[in-house]
Amino acid sequence: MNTDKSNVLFTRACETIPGGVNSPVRACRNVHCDPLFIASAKGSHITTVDGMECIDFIGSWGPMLLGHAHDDVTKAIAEAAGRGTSYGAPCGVEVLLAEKVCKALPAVEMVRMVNSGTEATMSALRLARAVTGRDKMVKVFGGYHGHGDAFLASAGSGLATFSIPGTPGVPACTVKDTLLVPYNDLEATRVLFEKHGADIAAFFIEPVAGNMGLVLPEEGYLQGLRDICTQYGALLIFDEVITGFRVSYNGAQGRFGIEPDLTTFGKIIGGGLPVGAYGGKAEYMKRIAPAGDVYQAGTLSGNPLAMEAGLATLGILEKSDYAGLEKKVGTFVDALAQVLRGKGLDVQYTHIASMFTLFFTDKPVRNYADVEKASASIFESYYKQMREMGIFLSPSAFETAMVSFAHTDDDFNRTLDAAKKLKF
Ligand code: HOZ
Repeated sequence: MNTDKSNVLFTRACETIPGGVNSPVRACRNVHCDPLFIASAKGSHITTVDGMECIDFIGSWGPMLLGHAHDDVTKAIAEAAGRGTSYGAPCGVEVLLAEKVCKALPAVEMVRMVNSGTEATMSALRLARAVTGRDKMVKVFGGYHGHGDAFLASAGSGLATFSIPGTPGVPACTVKDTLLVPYNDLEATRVLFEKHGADIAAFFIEPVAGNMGLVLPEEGYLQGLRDICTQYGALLIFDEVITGFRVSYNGAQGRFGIEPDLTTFGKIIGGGLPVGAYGGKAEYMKRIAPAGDVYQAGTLSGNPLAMEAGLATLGILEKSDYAGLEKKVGTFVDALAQVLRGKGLDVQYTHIASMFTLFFTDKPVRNYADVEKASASIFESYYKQMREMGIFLSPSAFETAMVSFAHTDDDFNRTLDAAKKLKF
């Protein structure tokens, strides 16, 4: 694969942008290569500045469930841009998107738009602390909720990728109130709440973990968390930044039938533009300023371009065949795992809806400790060889592959053909 232009851009980028990238994981450092720079994307394909067209399994880390540059979404953005890109005053489409989100997820009675998933989780934590009058929060080892200070203890995604346990610049007093338990471990959660329950404001959880690779909740786990939080008066907060409108149109909460107190969103609800949101029970959301006393604000929040992109995206998704896509992805990932096992590799995979992760290990994966045991060196070889053949995967073993409605049988077959040529 020719990467000359990407290499030139990356060298230049490193002069003016830390690490040459605007978000760490995409730098490809832990797989020991340099990033590809992208010129354009359409449907399930992404084209590098050197003209290599790749099948994309990153999907911008989640937003592109319809595929890139969907005609209806780009039309909505272009028309909105012609009417002005930011007003700093309310506009009608904010109301339409809020109504659509609340209708899709009944536990979300009110919603506040922000600009990223990180902003959403930070704001939801502040609200939970205000509502309960308590300071502590619980998250799982390897759970990632953006880069807000309080969440940066044993976080997944980029921190797991680069083995960063925490980060300088976060005061110890900020993470001292962050308590950790293993994912899928109700017993450990009960023990923790027995000790600290009276001080815990919230349990933050990605109902389907998507930032330590994809790890699925075991039967009864989410209901168990719901029951524990109710018992101790803590808020259950579902981080649906990845799962919202992806594991079903009604999110993970709709799919598993669990009502969280608050929910955070990002990615898909912005249709590929920068958006986050948090919402939940009206009695809690009415504490947000100016309705209430909990301050949170943003110049570009409810931005008309992003709202139009989100509204167009959800409008298409509500009529989309999620079950059909899930079936196709399941068949594909199973075949992919078979090909790799045929090469003598230990491979486990997880799959739900349009997400999957391959783990190079012989043991089933149910939490972060299991994920960490998977082979990083085999992953690196797999990633590099697949990229060379035009298959664009997340450059980290701690991420989730994202498939879109635009992926075709030909994409899946070409990916399987590429996998058949791998050498380990
Ligand atoms: N949550 C995304 C990865 N799991 C964010 C992508 C990024 O950090 O760039």
